[in-house]
Amino acid sequence: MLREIYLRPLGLFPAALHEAAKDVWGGLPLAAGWLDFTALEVIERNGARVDRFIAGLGQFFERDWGRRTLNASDLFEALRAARPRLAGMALDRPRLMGIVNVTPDSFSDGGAHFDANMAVAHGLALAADGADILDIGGESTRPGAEPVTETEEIRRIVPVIAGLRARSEVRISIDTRNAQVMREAVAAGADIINDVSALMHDPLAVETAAELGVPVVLMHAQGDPRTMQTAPAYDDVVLDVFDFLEARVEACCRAGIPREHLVLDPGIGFGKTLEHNLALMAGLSIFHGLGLPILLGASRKRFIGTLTGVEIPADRTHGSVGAALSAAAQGAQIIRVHDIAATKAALTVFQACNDGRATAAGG
Ligand code: 8Y7
Repeated sequence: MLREIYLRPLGLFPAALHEAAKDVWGGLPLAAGWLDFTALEVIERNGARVDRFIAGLGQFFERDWGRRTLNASDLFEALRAARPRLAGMALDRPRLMGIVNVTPDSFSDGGAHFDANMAVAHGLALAADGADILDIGGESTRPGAEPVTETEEIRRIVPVIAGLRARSEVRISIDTRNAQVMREAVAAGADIINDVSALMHDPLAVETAAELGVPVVLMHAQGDPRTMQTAPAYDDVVLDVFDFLEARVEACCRAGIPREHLVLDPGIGFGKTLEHNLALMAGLSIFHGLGLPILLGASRKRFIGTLTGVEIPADRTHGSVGAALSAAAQGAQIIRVHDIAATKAALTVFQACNDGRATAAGG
């Protein structure tokens, strides 16, 4: 059945204030993390009609939501629930995923890390800069990219994962849509699967992920990388992506992947126009209603180039940092970026200024 109600947490402020206040009447911790929410956007969808209300928490509780009460209370509990640790990592502060491309055609660094030794060196440098996770990818998923064979993908990523594993404790995710690549990557030491097709590309992906027993990032994409930017269309992009992710969570849980192993990602740039991307960035906090950690990847993407007039992806660092701060300010638990040092410094300062103390985002 299609969802009729959605809750988007609003009025987000530093949870540090929560601790200092004598009484807190109007705010509750969001995902037991670094923000409180003080208001909600209540969104009702009925066919093509979408109605939006903004309510303070008091108003939200006082109003009679009628037959939708149950639906809304599930969402409300999901907004509040603490997120379990992911691959041993607490998610009560923003975490950074650093990107290590092992593709000759990667758009954002011109394939500079194609050589395995260079990729390992790059990954170690990102870890030293403060990456909590390294995302290793051997298949370019940039718009228009042609798929590579599984064998080639494995040949690219296994030595990089093994090389990093031998030299560092950093968590490693494997960016792949192929079940056999997932298997080889986990055998080589990967901790997390990151699938831009939300385990839908390879018919064996769901059962393979369940069997491997590692956490999985489920990302929304409309269409295949080759064709996805042709004419993306949604009824309401934020609500449609929410429904998609909710359905994928149910399917994965039914197939035996524990709920605590799932991370959700709206998939910025994957079958989305500028307007779609900005609607998702602005509405990001709605996805906390699914009760799982949110991952956001905006780094160096086209929409940042469009907004800032920067054509070359590698020159989009400043704009990318802006997107990362916006995601952190909406409670996204994991932010996937190329430029770890710049993002880390910006986040540390942003968080310290918000909280009025230096500890929260520090180490
Ligand atoms: C994303 C991603 C890419 C993203 C997740 C690029 C592999 C394109 N983007 N994975 N991968 N989220 N989870 O620009 O947004 O890095 S590839």
